[in-house]
Order: sequence, then C-alpha cells, then structure tokens
Amino acid sequence: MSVTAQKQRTLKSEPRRNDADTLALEIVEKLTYSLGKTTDAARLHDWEQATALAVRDRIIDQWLTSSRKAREEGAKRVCYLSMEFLIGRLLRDAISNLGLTEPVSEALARYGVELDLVELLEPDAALGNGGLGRLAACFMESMASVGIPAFGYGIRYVHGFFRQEIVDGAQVELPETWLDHGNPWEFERRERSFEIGFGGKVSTLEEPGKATRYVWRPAERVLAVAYDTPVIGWRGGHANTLRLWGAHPLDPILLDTFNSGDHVGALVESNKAEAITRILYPADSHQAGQELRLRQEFFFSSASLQDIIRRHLTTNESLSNLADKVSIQLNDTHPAVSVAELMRLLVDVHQMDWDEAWAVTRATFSYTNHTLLPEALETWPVQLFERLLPRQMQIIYAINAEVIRGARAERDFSGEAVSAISLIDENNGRRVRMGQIAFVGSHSVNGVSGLHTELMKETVFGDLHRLYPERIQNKTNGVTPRRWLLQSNPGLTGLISEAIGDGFRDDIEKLIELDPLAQDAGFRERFAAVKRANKERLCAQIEDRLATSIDPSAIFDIQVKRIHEYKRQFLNVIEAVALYEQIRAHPEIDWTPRVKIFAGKAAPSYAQAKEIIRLAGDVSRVINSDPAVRNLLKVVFIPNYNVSLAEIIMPAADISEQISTAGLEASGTGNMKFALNGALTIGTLDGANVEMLEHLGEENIFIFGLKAGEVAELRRNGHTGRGAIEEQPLLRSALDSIASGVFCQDEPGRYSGLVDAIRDRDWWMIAADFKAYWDTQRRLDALWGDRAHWDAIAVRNTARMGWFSSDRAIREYARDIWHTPPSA
Ligand code: NBY
Repeated sequence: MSVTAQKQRTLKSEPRRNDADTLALEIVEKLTYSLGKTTDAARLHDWEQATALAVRDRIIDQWLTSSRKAREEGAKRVCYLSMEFLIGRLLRDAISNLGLTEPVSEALARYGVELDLVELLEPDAALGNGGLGRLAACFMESMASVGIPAFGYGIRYVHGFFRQEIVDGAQVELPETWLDHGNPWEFERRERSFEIGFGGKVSTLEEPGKATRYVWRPAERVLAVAYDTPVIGWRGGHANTLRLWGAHPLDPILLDTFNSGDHVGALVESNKAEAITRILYPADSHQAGQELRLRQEFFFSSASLQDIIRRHLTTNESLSNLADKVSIQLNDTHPAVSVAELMRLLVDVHQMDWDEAWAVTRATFSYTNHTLLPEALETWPVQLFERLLPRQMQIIYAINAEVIRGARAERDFSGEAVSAISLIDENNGRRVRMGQIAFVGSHSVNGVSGLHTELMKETVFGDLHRLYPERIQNKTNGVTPRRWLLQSNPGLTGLISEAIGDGFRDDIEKLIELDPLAQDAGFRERFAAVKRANKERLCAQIEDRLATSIDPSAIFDIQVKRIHEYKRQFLNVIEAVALYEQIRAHPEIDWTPRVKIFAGKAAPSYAQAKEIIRLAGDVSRVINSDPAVRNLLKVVFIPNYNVSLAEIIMPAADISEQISTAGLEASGTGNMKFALNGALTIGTLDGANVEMLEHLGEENIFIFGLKAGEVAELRRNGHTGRGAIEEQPLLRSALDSIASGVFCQDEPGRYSGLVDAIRDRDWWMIAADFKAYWDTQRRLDALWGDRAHWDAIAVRNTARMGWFSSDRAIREYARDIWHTPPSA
C-alpha cells in the first residue's frame, strides 16, 4: 500500500450522513467527549462549542481533500496577503455552506436548543477595520466557493477591532476579547513557524569571481507561528486555508536575568515579541505611522513569504518558476514590504541572480489599491525603516535606482517626473513610499471600481502609469451572496426560491429572472412583507439595545459605515435637522414618516469623526423627544457596528445612504449589500455607485450631487460654503441651529467648529451638495406614497445586483491577474 493511501485510511472513507439523527449523535458526542458535559448539564455555550466541533469535522474532511488535491495536481495557488480579515461569525456560514441548516436545527431542537440562539453566542472575529478587511473575508469565501486553491495570510490579533460604547454621547473604545473562550475554528501549527528578524547590521561576503553577498544579522528575532482556519466554500465543494500568524518569543523567559533577581526584565523580550500581534490598529483612512505597525507589516509579510518559499521547494527544484505556481495579491500597501523581502530571500538566502529575482518578484506580485486619500497613503521615515529593516532598505534603494534609470532611458523622464515615481519621497523629510514599491514590484495594479481606477491613473499613480501604461486595471469589488443574502435574509431567499427556483443559490446572476416580477402585484406584496418582517427584527434589536421604540411602517433610511468626513454622515445629520425644522414649521404638510439610522466607529484619534457621532446623538435626543414631531422623524445611532449587526441591518433598509464626496470612496461594498436586499440607494456618482447605476438603470437608483471632476474643479477654485448657505434658507437655518447649541444646551459652542468648517472651506462639499440631496430625499418621500412603484424598484434592485457578487470579482482576478483556472 502506498504511503498516501495509508495516510488516507485515517480519513473518513465513507461520506458522512447529513440527517438530523446523525448530527444529533455527533453533537452529543462532542458535548460528552470534548467538553465533558451531559446533555442535562450543558449550557447554551456548551451547545455552541459542541455544534461548532461537529460541523468542523465535516469541514476538515473537505479541507484535507482539497489540500491534497491541490498538492498532487501542483495547481497554481493564490496567496492573499492582507493585514485585515473582517470575518464576523463563522458557525452559520459553515452550516449553511455545508447545506446543514435544517438537520442541525432539528438535531438541536431535540434537546430543546434553538440554533439561532446558539449562533448568537459566537464572538465576531473582527480582525479588520472596515471595507478593506471585509472584502478580504468575502474574497476568501468566494475563492473557496469558486474552487480556486488559495491561502489567506494575515495576523492573528489577540484583540480585534475595539468595542464601541457611547457614554454621555461620546464614543468610548473598549478592548475586544474574541479569543477569551477559545476559538474552535483555528488550529495552531507549532511546527509551522519561522524566525522574523528586526534591526541589526548587514555585512558583505566577497568571494573571488562571484557577486558580493549580503548577510543580514538581525539584532532581534521573534517566532511567527501559524494558526490555520479552514474556509469552506458553497455546498462544501472546496476548502482553503486562512493562515494567521501569531508572534511568540524565541525564549519565553530570560532565565539568567530572572535568576539575577530582575523578574520583570526577564519577561521584557517575551512581551515585546508578543506585542507584535496583540492588537489591530483601528485606523481606516489615515496612516498610523508607529514603529509597532511597521513591525506588524514586516512580521506577517516575511512569515508568509518564508512559508510560500518552503512550500514551493517541497515540490520544485528551484524558485525560478515561483510565479508559475503562486500568485501573491497585496491587499493595499500594508504588505508592500514583501517586495523587498522576497528580493532578499531570493537573492541573499537562495542566491538567485538579482535580475532574475526581480523578474520573478514582479511576475509573482500584484497589488490592489483601496484609497486615493493622501493621508491614507503609507509612507515610512527612511530612518525608521533603515533601523528596523536595514537590508530591505538597501534593496529598496537598489530597486529605485533601476526604476529611475529605466524611466530616464525609456521614457525621457526627468526632474519632477522622476521625483514623482521615486520610491523615496524627498520632500517631506525622506520617506519610503509603499504605494510606489507595491506598484513597481507587481505585474498588475488594480483599483476597486471603474471610477476609482481611472482616478488612480490620473492622480496618485499618474506618472507611474505613464511609465508602465499596461499595468493598471480595474476589478470592481463584490460581496458574497451567501453571507449577505442567503444567510442574513432567509425570508427573501425563500421567497426568491419559490418564485424562480433554486438556481440563483449556485449562480447569483440568475436573480435577473426576478426582474419581470417587479410588475406582479402579488409578488411585490410578498417582497414588501419580507422587508417588513426584517424591519421588525431590527426594531426589536433597537428596542433591546437602546430602549427606543421605532415604527416599522416608517421609511428606514440607513447609513452604516466607518465615520469619516468624506463619507459625509454630517450631510445626513444636517438633512435630519432641516427636516425636523420643516416638520415643526409646517404641521399642515403630510410628512412621510422616516427613521434615520446611523452606526459606525470613528478612529480613536479622529476628533472630527467623534464630534459627528456626538452630534448625531445630541440631535437624536432632541428630535426623538419633541412632541411636535409626532413621531414623523426619529434619529437613532446604534453603537458598536460590526459584521453581525450589519447582517441584521442590511435586510431591513428601505433607503441606503451612499453619499460620499464624489471621487473619494474607492468602491464601497455596503452599497452592494443594501441594494441586493432591496434597498433603494440615494448616492453620489462615486465608487461602485457608478456601476450600480449602469446595472440598475437610472430609474432604480437615486443619484444626486457633484461629480468627481466638478469637486476637483471647485476645490481648485477655492470654493467655500458661504454662497450655498446664503442661497438656501433650509441649510442656513439648520447650520445656525447646530452652531448655536439648539442640540447641546449644556455646551452651546460644541459644534461651532464643525459648522465653521463648512462655511469657511466646505472641503467635503456638504453645502455644495445639500440642495440636491434634500430634493432627492423629498423625491423618495413622494415615491413612498406610491408603494407599488417603490416596491417594483426594490424588486428590480435585488434582481439586478447579481453582478456585484465577489464570485464574479474573484473570477475576474483569476482570469486577468492570477491566471488560475477555477476548478468548481
Ligand atoms: O476598501 C475601503 C474603501 O474605503 C472602500 O471604498 C472600498 O470599498 C473597500 C474595499 O475595497 N478601504 C478601507 O477599508 N481601508 C482601510 O480599512 C484601511 C485600513 C488601514 C489603513 C488604511 C486603510 N492604514 O493605513 O492603516
């Protein structure tokens, strides 16, 4: 018997049975033998653990099969390097993708346990800030569903994204502790560990007739240990690995130091090592800029590359064909130091010739850009970089010299154009530009929506685009329809199945078959009834969390996302104030009842964003308690927005707010989740809203405001908010109320700074866009009165959003960037 065959005997040879009897037996087996509990003594938590373990076994079966198959076929693998994976809960995802929802519910019901309640006990894995991290999670699920052999590589943060509480109106950040009760989905791989160095010196070795060799002797070393989580695809057909690195000290304690009496000093090294993966940086749109962050970036980049090289060399003789076997996608610039590190590993450690190494590197890497905001573009002081990563710094200089030589020779670049493409920014105290490194070290650079990609070519990467005109391409984002429709909206999913059959579950673009049903009154009513039930579910949550009751028959107008000036939650709050004042001034008008719902976190150091949260709370207190409003308007801020809350919110929206200043939102993905669940979008021509307009048709989306080019022009011409404020009494009055303390009588001047910024500068075009926004909201009010029409548009939104699936996005990456054929 061959070794593989022998090994396989340890696997379950017969496919498992998927009936409730079998699952009940397996869950009770886990309860008994893994948790040591009887069914009588078991608490809900124990059932949750036991269910996860039973489901996990089935995933492992598929996981081992998929890994073996990829290894045996020598298939090209995708390695998705990302500082962030904003996963959320995994139990429901796993059960649903394995097709076990009914038998598991039934198995648990036999013991009087409700699956829905069990699922709620799992903590969210919040290893990300927002869109970028959530995209990585959707992509992992889609790569498994589409059947692309892939590894996700990232960091196992002990503390994920902070928990937000609102105390006296202000955001307070509290530590998040998702690992406190263990994590049934991860497998620690002690044997899969690599040393990561920092600091120290580079020396050279000269041998006659050979190129100079460089040897980096780091002053500090830590161990990167792999923690693997299987990611199971739709219908359990394929499973991939999410490999997150945890940092551990090489020596857990310095015994000599301890013995000499310095008990604290003995642990300093160990604490320093573990600090690297202790916490996620909670910044989504400005660079953190601290040394620990650069350590995190290098730590996970180096560990991932060493792992990739190790795996490659188990089945290949050399690294020359690395790019035929692996594609490494850099999720933004956070892993961009990988370009220099791969060069070091190839040249210094594996002795590849520089030119060949550079060709292999470029062929292997590709890079996704997620922002044009200057304050979010990563740069590091040369001094810090040099001290922490001396050899990588030398390599960056060498790459830079070569890029600049090429630019001068091939394209006549000189002067300013050279300094624009340089990997070193010489104007701001010498800084290493990570975007430039990622760009020159990759064969493909992509934006995340059509507009964003075009703007990349014109702005941040204008000169590099001229130098390498073939390199930039677009890959519009998508979201996984499993989590964002099938699991989060079972009511709608069931209705769709009844109407068009189950085909859309395997091919989401089949949703288009719903399109004609927009004209079917009976279907529309059932569609609206599902929406109503989802709104009631959200009402219950809000009642529960905030003790605020809201009316499910009002329009639910929702803006949930990170709080940022460019996303313009402020514009939305100002509209709420203006509406409030109009309702009070004109009781005779038949106002459409509306609930404005906000949720989102501000970066802890982002003062203006925190002020906006405070303002939303202040405004909501005044409006919600004013009897003159007669419940025609409510404003609600739900604390601690996360993936699990999003799963309840997305299906419950009537209006989705996607109102960023045009040209600034790279894509947006919340916009897709809302529309897929039948919300009507009010939005600017920004990010993927532009493509949503193309797919939905202009009568099914509510676009307003300045376009990206107009914003740029106004800014060039020194626009301020004064003109617009003078012309619009509604805006003027709302801003006056906010500035004069109507909503914060305890501290009347609290918001005068926010309002001054609009008057004096209006950088985010709030005054400039207010009128168009207000008018569009009133169009929506009127449409709500014509429910048949509203519901028809809602149905068409769901029908036409199939293209915005991350399966489609992943297939495009596979076809145009990775050149990996999908196998499922
Ligand atoms: O990426 C978001 C974009 O704003 C959004 O438009 C897009 O849809 C999404 C997916 O492509 N970007 C984002 O979420 N960025 C971050 O979270 C982020 C995190 C950290 C840092 C910068 C940006 N950082 O410099 O530390």
